[in-house]
Amino acid sequence: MQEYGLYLDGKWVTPTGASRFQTINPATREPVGSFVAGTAADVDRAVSAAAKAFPSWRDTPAPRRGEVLLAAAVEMRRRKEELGRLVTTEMGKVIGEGRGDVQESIDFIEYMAGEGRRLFGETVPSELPSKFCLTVRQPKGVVACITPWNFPTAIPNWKIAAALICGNTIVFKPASNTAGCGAEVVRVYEAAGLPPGVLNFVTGSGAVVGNAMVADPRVRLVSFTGGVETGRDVNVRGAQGLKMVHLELGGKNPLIVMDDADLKLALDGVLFGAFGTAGQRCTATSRLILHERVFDEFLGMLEDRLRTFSVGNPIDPATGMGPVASADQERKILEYIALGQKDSKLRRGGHKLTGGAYDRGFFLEPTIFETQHGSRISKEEIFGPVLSAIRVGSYEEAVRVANDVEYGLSSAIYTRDVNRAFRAIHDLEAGITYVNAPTIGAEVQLPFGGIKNTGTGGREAGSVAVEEFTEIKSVFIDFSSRLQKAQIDTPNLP
Ligand code: UN1
Repeated sequence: MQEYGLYLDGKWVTPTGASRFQTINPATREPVGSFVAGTAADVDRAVSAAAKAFPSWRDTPAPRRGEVLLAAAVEMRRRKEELGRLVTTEMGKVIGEGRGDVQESIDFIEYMAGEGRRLFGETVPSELPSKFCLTVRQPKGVVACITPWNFPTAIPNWKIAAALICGNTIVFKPASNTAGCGAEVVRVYEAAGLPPGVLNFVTGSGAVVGNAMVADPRVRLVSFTGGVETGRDVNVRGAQGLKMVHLELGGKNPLIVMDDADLKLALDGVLFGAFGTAGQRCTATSRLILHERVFDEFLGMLEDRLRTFSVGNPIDPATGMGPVASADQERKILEYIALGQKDSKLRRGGHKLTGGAYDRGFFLEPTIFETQHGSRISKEEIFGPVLSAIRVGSYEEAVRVANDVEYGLSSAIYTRDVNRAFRAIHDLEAGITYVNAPTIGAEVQLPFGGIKNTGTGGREAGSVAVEEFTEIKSVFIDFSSRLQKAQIDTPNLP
């Protein structure tokens, strides 16, 4: 088992007397890595190192910062297989998706490296003669990145690569159950030649490490992806320090299948959207909104396909779905399944898998409920392989149901009617809409984020990723050699 320290000011260190925690493989419960349970004092050292490194990283030309990012992308690509296996081993997603997690990291780091030669501002006309107006982007300073376990390399990289290209320095805290993936992301940047102090890494609990990061007055921005309750708490704590808080939280993503849809295509989409990553994506398809004319036929097709869908060790390329990520996850999902059994019809699954190798891990059956819109399973984020199927009588009803939840991250519609597809793009309340594709699988060159309780309105990824990590400065250059007064020296036009 690999032992990791904290990464502070360019060095891996283990503070004296530190207590440690372990990560485990959720398929086997075997230990994966051992980590320092960080303290507030460790966070203080990390923030101090980041604050000290800031001026010189800020003053490194952005294209040079981009070169470090490109080197990180090359390193990540070189280690893709090894890191993909680590993602699968520590988090439990199937190996194809483990590699995909790393690929998403590579894609985004490369994309952000190019941003080093853009970071566009604006030039804007002045109301006065001989005066030039423009905007420039400047880094915010020390930023805190707090990341979840479900994309244990990709989401850290969405934050780290964007923060770095903009010239910020970072304190990074990964989810505790995927701390090894977080540590290896840091080693990638270390190998790429990132100067000491620019990226610091502190493992430990949200209550101790996370809260100390949010409380530190030198941290200007907190970028957090995770659950809605923790997000609310981070936002409230950040508000005390008048900090900028970027949140990417939950989803209860609808996939609508209309009566004119290509049902075979929709079937593949639902299987991937609902049971890919064992349903543990914020973008997972958790509500299947089916037109009544295809309801029975489509659910029948889905049940048939699930009969041959394999749940097992995610490192085996033949496995369709791995375990859920932790004992906590398993408990929470089983609670929702019990809740669903009270008011909804269980169509398939609903149990923990037991016997043989299953006994060692957190394996659940892919589960489908037939439910009514309004039941708790139809409205609350479960974050597991549990799909709620809801019958609707029209497009209008489908949209009403789709929109009537607290979240608004991803959404999808399957239809062959082009007019209806465009109407859905307009009507669905979500940050992302797919037409004839499932709710998961966003590409990094487009903005990612949601509306309503999914977050505070910002977006990650895409060219707008730099918005989160920069301040805009407005610049006025007066070359008239006299005092010109805006709003006062305005000629009175007839
Ligand atoms: C998440 O679940 O938090 O769009 C991120 C997707 C992935 C990212 C998901 N590219 O499903």
